[in-house]
Amino acid sequence: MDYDGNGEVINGEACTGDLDGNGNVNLSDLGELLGHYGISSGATYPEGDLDRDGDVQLDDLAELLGSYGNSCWPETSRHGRR
Ligand SMILES: [Ca+2]
Ligand SMILES: [Ca+2]
Ligand SMILES: [Ca+2]
Repeated sequence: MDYDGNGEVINGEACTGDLDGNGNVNLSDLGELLGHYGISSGATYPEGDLDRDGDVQLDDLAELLGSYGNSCWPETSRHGRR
């Protein structure tokens, strides 16, 4: 998924919680989610709606915390393909 629309496509499963698409799940992503926490409809993934049900609430926060600290660039994509 190209979450932030910058053209970099990221493996969605490995990158759960990487809201800004920089390859790491860290404080910037947590801050983004908390900044939108409480939205009840129309939220997007980059805003913190990890489970894509349109809200930003505890289940989304729990998912982000579950992968907090992850680096989500797959080893294979770092070396490119032939
Ligand atoms: Ca990130
Ligand atoms: Ca949600
Ligand atoms: Ca929800």
